[in-house]
Amino acid sequence: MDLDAVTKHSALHPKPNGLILQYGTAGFRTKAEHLDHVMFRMGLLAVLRSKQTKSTIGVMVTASHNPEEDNGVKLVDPLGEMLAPSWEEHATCLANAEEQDVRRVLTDISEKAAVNLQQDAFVVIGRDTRPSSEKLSQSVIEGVTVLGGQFHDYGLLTTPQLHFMVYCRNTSGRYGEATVEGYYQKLSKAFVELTKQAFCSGNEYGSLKVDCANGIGALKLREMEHYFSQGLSVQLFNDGTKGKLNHLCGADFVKSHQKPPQGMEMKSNERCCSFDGDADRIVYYYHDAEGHFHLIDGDKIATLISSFLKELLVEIGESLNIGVVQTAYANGSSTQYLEEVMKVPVYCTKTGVKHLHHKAQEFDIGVYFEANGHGTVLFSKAAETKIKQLAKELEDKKRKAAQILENIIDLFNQAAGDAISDMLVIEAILALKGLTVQQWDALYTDLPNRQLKVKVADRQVISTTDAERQAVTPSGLQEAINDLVKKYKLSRAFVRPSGTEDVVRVYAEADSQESADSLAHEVSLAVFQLAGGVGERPQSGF
Ligand code: NG1
Ligand code: ZN
Repeated sequence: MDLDAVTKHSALHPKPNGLILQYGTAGFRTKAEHLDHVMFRMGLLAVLRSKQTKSTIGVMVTASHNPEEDNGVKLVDPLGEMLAPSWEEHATCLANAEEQDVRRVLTDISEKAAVNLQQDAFVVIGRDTRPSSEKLSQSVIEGVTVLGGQFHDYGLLTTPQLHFMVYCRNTSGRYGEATVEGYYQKLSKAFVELTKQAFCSGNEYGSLKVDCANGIGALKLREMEHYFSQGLSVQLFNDGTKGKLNHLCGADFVKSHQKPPQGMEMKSNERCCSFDGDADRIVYYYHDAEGHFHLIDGDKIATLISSFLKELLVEIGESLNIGVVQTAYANGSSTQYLEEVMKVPVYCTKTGVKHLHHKAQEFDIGVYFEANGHGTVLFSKAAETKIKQLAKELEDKKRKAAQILENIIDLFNQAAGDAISDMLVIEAILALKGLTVQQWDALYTDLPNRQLKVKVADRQVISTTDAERQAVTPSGLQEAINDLVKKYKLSRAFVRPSGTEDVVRVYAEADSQESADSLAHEVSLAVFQLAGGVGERPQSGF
């Protein structure tokens, strides 16, 4: 390590005085103007991680669904997963080190993690469409270069595309070719195969309206469109030519406001979907004939997918185990439907895809989705091999089912939740089953729910257990929540500190929207009183 060069270059990326940042559930995230030093230092860290794992490491510059003025950065580990927890700590240390300490922290990390400094390093970099992203990604590259790492800058990519590239490169191309072209071809080939079967059975050719949140999804979908146009026609809205990124549009807006994005022309019963700013989340929705808005969130996506997979497994007569992984935000109706009607085991983990991803790896087929629309399906190597073998050996209907499964495996991005890949899977399933969006929506009825945010002096005073469904501290808070929940029917509520924003999140559901709103408000007041609320007391009314 040329520490003198590090010191020299690091001085060109000074840390703002007094700024302390934490590597959270989605890496570092804050106002773009505070991130230059973090980018440079994450370039350095990616080199160390690459040397230690002897693999290609990814660095993605994005702040996902957050406002255009924000930005962020996260590292992607060798198999496309989120960074290992011990390295999250290293990332936090390095990002917060004072200028004169950067060298020492780098040396400490190398020693603690037993990094072989002689090893070569390779880092791949991607960025979203934010105005600040290009310059910030140049700072990442500078960090990589100063430590002697090699790199490939992919430029504009969706977050899941970068995960895909990392995965491909570390599996010697077995998973796919590490280019955008390779990504388009792999997914489209599987999609076109699947929809061919659907149209043979007389289903209509699909058409879908997509709100791209004025982000990278628009660019990539436009590039990809002609690859899958035999199976689906997409109409893009909020494609970044006019509006602001994530402003009044995108998956997060639609999910949290439970209303359509601006800038989209919706006719009744038309199938519509929204991506978030870096295209790793997707939610569907439609207007019914009476003009009522219906949201189809990550829970209903997981339900559609897992029911379909289960049917195929029954058809081929294989007893591969399938599990669905959710978080506490999953609507109570979805959990009940999956367990009681579908008879699929459901597991709950802490918020943040790394927890869901990890749990999903325990099954032959692990379906994981956050309610906000972030998720995918993981197939174990053994399940994949078995299915591919059956697709050759079985006959007639069974063979067809195994071939469908084979294509579904290729269509899911196994490295990360991916709006484009999920969209194509959903469209293929709807076409194969001949389902309309209303029929899909009618699988079960969501319990009315409300999510709120409360500002407190230090959100870490709230600690939780039982996959975040129970508050352990501050004392008295869980008892207060229990008492409030008892006042409503079919009710449930929990609170947790956000991992990406300086707020406490409150979630409540109940038998009516009024009850869910009122319960969420009462729980917010309890948090405000017992967990050190700051500013104005939470107001009722939405
Ligand atoms: P936080 O801010 O920790 O609630 C949010 C989402 C997560 C996850 C991360 C990363 C909710 C309630 N929370 O985390 O599910 O997607 O952002 O982007 O949707
Ligand atoms: Zn995102």
